Amino acid sequence: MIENNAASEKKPTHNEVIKTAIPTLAGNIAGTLNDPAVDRFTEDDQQFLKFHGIYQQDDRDKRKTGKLFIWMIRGRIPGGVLNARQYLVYDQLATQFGNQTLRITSRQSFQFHGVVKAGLGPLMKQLNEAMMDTIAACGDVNRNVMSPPTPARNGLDVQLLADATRVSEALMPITKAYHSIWVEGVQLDLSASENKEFVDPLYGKTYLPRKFKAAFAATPVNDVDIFTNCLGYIAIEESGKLAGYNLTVGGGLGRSHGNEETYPRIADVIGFLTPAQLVDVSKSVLTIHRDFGDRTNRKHARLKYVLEEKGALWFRSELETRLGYKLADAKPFKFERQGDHFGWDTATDGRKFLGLYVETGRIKDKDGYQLKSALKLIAERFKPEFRLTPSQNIVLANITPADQSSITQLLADHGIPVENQTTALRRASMACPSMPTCGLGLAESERYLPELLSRFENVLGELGLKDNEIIIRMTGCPNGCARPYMAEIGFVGKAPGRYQVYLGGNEACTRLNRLWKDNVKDPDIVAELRPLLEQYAKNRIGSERFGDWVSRTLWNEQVAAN
Ligand code: SRM
Ligand code: SF4
Repeated sequence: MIENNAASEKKPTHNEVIKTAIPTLAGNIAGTLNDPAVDRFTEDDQQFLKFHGIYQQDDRDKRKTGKLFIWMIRGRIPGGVLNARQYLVYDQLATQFGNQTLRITSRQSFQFHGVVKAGLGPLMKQLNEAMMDTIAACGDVNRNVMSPPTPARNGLDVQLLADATRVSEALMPITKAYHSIWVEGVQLDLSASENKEFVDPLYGKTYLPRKFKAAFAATPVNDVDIFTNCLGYIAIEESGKLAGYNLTVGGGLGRSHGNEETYPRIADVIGFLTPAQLVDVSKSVLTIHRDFGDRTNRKHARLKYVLEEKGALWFRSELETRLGYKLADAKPFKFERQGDHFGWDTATDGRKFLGLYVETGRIKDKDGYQLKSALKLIAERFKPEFRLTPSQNIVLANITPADQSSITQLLADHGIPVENQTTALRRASMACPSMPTCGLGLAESERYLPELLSRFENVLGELGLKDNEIIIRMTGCPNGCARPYMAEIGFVGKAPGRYQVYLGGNEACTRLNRLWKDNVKDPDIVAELRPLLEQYAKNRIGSERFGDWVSRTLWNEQVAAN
């Protein structure tokens, strides 16, 4: 029996089988899309849909009366940057076809939620006609490439965005079916030999064993959580100019409850490269994942496991063999903090930018707080650049100084302050969507975190810690979409109303936290943590952060400076 299991574990996963059979990724998507009598896509087509940036979901609040299928669509927005025209397209499509909200993701993209089947085709067509797309936003390919969203004093953000866009383009799969399904509405002829034999020049016939993620960061702000990416580039400046990048490889956070073989991992720093080497290096790292990732077990298929099992030295040597040249050694760097800039500031070119807090990344209108309407009016009247942040907030950039006060007034008229936008705790928090859209959610997240933070704020106020920032992140399951394993306090859904509690991340999000309690019930969470917070308030050294205090006293770790 054991032998049989071992043998079956060696078989390629079902995803590998279907990719091999239909390498254009067309499935029968167009057929189902054009058939109003069918309310869902087949299991296999759901896998192909991911490569097109689309997830089939059902409204979990309505399951008692049967499954109501809805679709989530994720944009490809390198560095999270959109011009005002593009923003207005997203706004209009969310209003017309989605659930009236736009969800900023933890990788600087937008998601539409709650799209019904009849709206799926028109939404995709209109997005593409507006010269935007969703290619490779999901699936076994390179995902949205991240880049620092806040305008930097020396214009470094512009260079990094250009390089992130270059890498994003270089790692795009051809996905031959995308255009024919979503723009032409036509099913590819799967029996035609050019479709049967299609081979993507970079990815090959079966793409990657699993998703692949890339990001660019600039010290001292680790706003993209660089060490959680499969591929990372840390900008190195010399004499005030971009000299190149330190390469990081093999980060990732996803794990499964009860499966010790899955774990979060921080990336290794591999070496240094010049901007001219970026595309070569990116393609080579990706093809190492393509060739060495585990295609027999999707839980073990991320690049991080290749790094963990074969080691960083092996990786560097394999990479240099593929490149045909040696990388220089990594240069010194130091991250000091994570997170976003809030409020008005001035960029190097004299133009203004405004960092806006968006609760759990959800752009919507609610009583007394009309964020969606305000952003639409700002886009129409002032045409700023929209930059989505990896902490699910937004930066409005490239604003002429003359427009600053009008924008402040417009926001105030919609109930949105530009100063003191929210509390220190909320500014540093993140939650994944989970219920009611995510099929993998085990507990509430986005809908629950704001209320939990209010309870924390009460306790922190009583302990004299009111303005203390503690990075708190929550996810509805262990997959780690809001990167809870890097937080000072991470909540990970275990079952309805129950969470694992992880403690001990640092301000720069360069250190993994550790499991503190495995199964804490929702009403008890703050009470369970209160004794720790009391000790922290009493015994911390100077301005020591909660995560560092936990790490030093609870985990007996030597807290290194970032
Ligand atoms: Fe994620 C799956 C949402 C960032 C690790 N993620 C999902 C799905 C698509 C659920 C599914 O497979 O059915 C979620 C859709 C929920 C919904 O209703 O919208 C989902 N992930 C998100 C977003 C929207 C969370 C957010 O709060 O913003 C983020 C979209 C980013 C984007 O624009 O591309 C998002 N996901 C992440 C991150 C963070 C990151 O990339 O920086 C992680 C951890 C880092 C990593 O990849 O290791 C992450 N998501 C996962 C995993 C675990 C993968 C693994 O290695 O095991 C899954 C499950 C899977 O792929 O099977 C997953
Ligand atoms: Fe869904 Fe889990 Fe990701 Fe939250 S962490 S969005 S529950 S997959």
